[in-house]
Amino acid sequence: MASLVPGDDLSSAELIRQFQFTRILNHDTRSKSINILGTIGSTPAILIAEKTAFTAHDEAAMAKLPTVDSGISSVRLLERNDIYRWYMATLVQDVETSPGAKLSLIWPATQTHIDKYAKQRRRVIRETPELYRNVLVPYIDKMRGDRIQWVYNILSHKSEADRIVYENPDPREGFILLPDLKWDRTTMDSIYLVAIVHRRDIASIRDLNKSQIPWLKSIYSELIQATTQAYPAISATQLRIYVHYLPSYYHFHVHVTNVEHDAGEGAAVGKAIMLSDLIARLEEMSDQFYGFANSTFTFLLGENSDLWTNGYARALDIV
Ligand code: G7M
Repeated sequence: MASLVPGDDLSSAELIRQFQFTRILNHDTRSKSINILGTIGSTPAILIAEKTAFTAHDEAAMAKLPTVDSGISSVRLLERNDIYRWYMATLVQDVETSPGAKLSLIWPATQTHIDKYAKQRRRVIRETPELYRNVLVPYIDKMRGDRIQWVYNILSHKSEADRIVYENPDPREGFILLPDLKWDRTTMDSIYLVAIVHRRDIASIRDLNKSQIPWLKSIYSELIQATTQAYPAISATQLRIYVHYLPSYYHFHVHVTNVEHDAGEGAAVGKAIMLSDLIARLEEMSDQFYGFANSTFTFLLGENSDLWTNGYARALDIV
């Protein structure tokens, strides 16, 4: 096989075929997903495979499910007891209409990606303004640039442009709303969108202050309007609109999901903060120059991360 280097013009499907297994990084029986480390060419790659949900909103498709020829291709009885029977089955799958799995590929994967997708223990960090300045600020400086190239590609319409759900093009106030890569773009119950702001001066919620309240409020209402217009099956009170702290990428963005979707750790305490709560917290600050750089936030952090080992663990003198 010819050696591959990132940037070679290979079709995306061909990249999946070239993936060579190294080891399992993590797996989760609840989300039925697995993170696999491997190589493509000789460069590290991560493949994330997740079994798809049933497209319950598509009744016609679901009506075919219990039929042996078009829904279930084979079936084997595991056990029966009185009126109860349980089976293993294989379902008819088709990559266009009923794919069995959603795959995400990260290539070339950096050590930061490998740490992020590997199984790890977590720590609870209570980040004071001082810890923020001493540990996170220097780290953010390293994490901008190349690592958020995907964000700049979206903002310049170089990537995913045909997927944009809504755009407010104003360079100062605007943002792009589009499907998050985690969403399969078909299961309405798991709608997962991400809104990425055009301005580049806000790395995280720490850069928000009272002067941005009107802007944040307009983002909030535009997000509700755009999402409910694009997906009429969902209403304003069925949207979970939140921000991550810590985020994985230091360019301000907002998550918009269907409340029915179990987004796991991404929507859990210690990571997700409702945008409306952030706005209220800013409103409650008395000093008009005040902002989140002066607040304390508590979040979870994986022990694998450089931010833990060389950052908070050192600063807090934890070995
Ligand atoms: O944890 P954080 O708030 O930084 O979340 C970033 C979000 O961006 C996650 O929900 C990712 O699934 C999503 N995301 C990451 N990448 C690399 C992409 C991408 O290339 N395209 C899209 N549409 N979403 C992404």
